Amino acid sequence: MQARTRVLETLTEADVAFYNTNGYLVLERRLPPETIAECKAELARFHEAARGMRESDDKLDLEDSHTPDEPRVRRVKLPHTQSAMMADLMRSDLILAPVRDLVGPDIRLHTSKLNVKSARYGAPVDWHQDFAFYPHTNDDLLAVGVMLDHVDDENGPLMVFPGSHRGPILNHHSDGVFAGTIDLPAEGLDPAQATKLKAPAGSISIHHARIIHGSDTNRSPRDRGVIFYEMMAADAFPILGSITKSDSLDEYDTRMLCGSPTKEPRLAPVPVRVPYPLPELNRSIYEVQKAAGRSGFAR
Ligand SMILES: O=C(O)CCC(=O)C(=O)O
Repeated sequence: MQARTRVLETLTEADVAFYNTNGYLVLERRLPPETIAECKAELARFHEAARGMRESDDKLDLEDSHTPDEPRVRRVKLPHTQSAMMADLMRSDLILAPVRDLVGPDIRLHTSKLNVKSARYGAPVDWHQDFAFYPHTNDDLLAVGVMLDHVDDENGPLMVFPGSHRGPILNHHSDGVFAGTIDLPAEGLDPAQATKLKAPAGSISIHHARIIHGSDTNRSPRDRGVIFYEMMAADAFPILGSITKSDSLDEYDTRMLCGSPTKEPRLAPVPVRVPYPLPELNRSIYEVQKAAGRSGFAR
């Protein structure tokens, strides 16, 4: 991890130590209720936009059970490009200050998504490590989750294996093709050992790009929306096969969220696996994982 030489802005030393040991953090009630209400109003707009749609597009990923008359959105893609308020939130100190405390002052955006996980049918995300999808030259990459709803045992909380961010990048292939999922039993991992990240609406979770995580179907009568803003130290550069889309340094630098860009990638001794070959159907994590034909969660 990058050496930190600055005064903490918002986290405590105990928070940083906890994150370094466990690979995740939950910061309760960090966002004002009005901000969460604004996010939910935006989400209602996305649900309405899905009415009449026949298939997923580059803005909305639809549940398998979606119909044009009964719209069911699984994921809002890149919400910071579709909602000005979600872009402003991403650039606010509410999100960036804890990230700076963990990875330093120079931060680039990797991607963003809003996993809707609606009441009664919201789809699972199989066990995986984000770094398997986007290997970089160092591992100062993380995801900040903004909880739009109260997250409890029942509505599909994000589950993590504490400390697994210090272990290897596990096999995410199936039949020789990148499948974006880990076969937990084959790796000797018991899902009962995973920790559920539960907290009231307006709380923030942070998880390290190497931590093993996943979440079950939301079978409860309560929604579980989470916006994930995925970010990295400015000196983390993608390695062959990373889903990071960047065709020039200029474009890469447009992703700066704070601090200064660099032309000098920092090389750290981190485990890496290249996510090649890609499956034919490569439109979303849900489809890639489904193609594997195995799932850690009942569908
Ligand atoms: O929404 C979730 O619970 C899982 C998020 C995640 O790991 C992903 O979308 O890659």
